[in-house]
Amino acid sequence: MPKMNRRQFFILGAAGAVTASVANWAIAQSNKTSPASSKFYKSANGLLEVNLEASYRPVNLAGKQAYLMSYNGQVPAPRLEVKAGDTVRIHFTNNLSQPTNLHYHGLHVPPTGNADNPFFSIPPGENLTYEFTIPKNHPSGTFWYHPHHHVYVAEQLFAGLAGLFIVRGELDEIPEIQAAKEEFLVLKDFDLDEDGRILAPNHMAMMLGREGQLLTVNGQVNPNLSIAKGGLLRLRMLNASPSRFYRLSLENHPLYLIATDGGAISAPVELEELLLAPGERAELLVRGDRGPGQYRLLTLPYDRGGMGMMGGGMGMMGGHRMGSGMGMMGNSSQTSPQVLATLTYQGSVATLPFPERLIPVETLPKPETVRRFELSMSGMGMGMGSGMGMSFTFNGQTYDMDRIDTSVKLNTVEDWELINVDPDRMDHPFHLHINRFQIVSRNGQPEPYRAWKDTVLVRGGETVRIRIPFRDFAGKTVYHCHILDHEDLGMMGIVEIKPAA
Ligand SMILES: [Cu+2]
Repeated sequence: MPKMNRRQFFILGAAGAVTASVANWAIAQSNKTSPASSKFYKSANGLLEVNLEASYRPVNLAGKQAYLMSYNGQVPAPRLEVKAGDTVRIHFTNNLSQPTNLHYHGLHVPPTGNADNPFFSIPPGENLTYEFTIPKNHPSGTFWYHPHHHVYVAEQLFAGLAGLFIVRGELDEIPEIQAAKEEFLVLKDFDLDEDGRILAPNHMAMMLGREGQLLTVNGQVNPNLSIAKGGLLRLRMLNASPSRFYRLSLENHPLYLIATDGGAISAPVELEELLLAPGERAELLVRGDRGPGQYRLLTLPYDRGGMGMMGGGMGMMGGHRMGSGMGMMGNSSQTSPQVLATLTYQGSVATLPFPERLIPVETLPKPETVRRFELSMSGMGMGMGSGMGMSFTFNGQTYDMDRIDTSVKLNTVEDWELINVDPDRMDHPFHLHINRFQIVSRNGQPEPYRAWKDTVLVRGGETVRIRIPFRDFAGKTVYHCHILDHEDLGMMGIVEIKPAA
């Protein structure tokens, strides 16, 4: 059990200076600010030691005051940066009025003890020191941290609790990558009232997964990114929204994918657009080879399903707030491209070389075990007008903290077949803690290239096969839908990784 001491230490982080009174949230194209405004903490001499305090307080969001949940008063939370082999020690204080905990999304660290343990419940006013070591052979990549306390996850993430967790390493050392300008983009939507307070979602919004109409990048609306003519820009993107999908496209520029959730791929892949589901990350290179000017980074309309719920579900709306602009349409409200950020050409450099090769992605051995997981909304309550009995399931079951759903052997490779049988054809992004995996096929079609993932989109009606090596760490952890309202409504299971006898 964790040792929790009250008031062991003081938290240094202070709320940003917030003076503006909030008038209107339907704002404002502020192109003056740099997106790299958030603080970050870097390990030194093999140790990253930080204090993190979760609290509900006024913070500066997009130049205005908002009442959000934050770590150290920052939205997004401070970026943490380590190297493989480092020790991480986080003195965490919960100053929220509800229980919480921390999850290190994508890190390959123990699920037990004070590491990436999703079963902790840290009550209001309590402290917990997290401590773990990043394995020496841990891949470099773009990971993140956020709360993972069952039934509070969507609310707490939506309210602002999320930050990047970067592991530096071999990808950063490739000379062409090193020469690129690096930007971190945390994509997060908010749903706020005129006073900057978070609006509670109605029942339908929770069923679909809550979304907000205020789209921010690093807590800013439409920040400016710059690139030199001839230069390279490395965008490290995180979808930190609980439910919103981002279908990303940069005007007049192809995007070159260089890394996915779990680290680098073997060579850049040219894309016209990139779909980023909740929880997913991607690293992209942009070449500064166009004419001077401004180019918008857009998110294009995307239908993630679920509209069938509207039929029998109208009765659910009675007595519930319809949301500010999102309303009951939820995910499908966006019918035109929206601007996330603006890329501006500034200056010029001799044309930088483009990397041809990145980091080889290992070929996994054939699986010893193949399992099936059916992803669905449970039909209970549907068509009866109430909808209140609705839940989200794996293989027909909602989450039970006292039940082990899946038992696997340490140091084996398994294939999991994820079959989306949702009657409303809602998309469900599947996330597994502590072990990354590779996508083998979608609907029987092999993936075009190998990549490490920890979150994979399973569209309505789709079957996705993933291959997972369970390595290094025994213990219990979880897999779940990363539409976090679905997770809170039961779409989570426990996997126990057992050491060989
Ligand atoms: Cu889901």
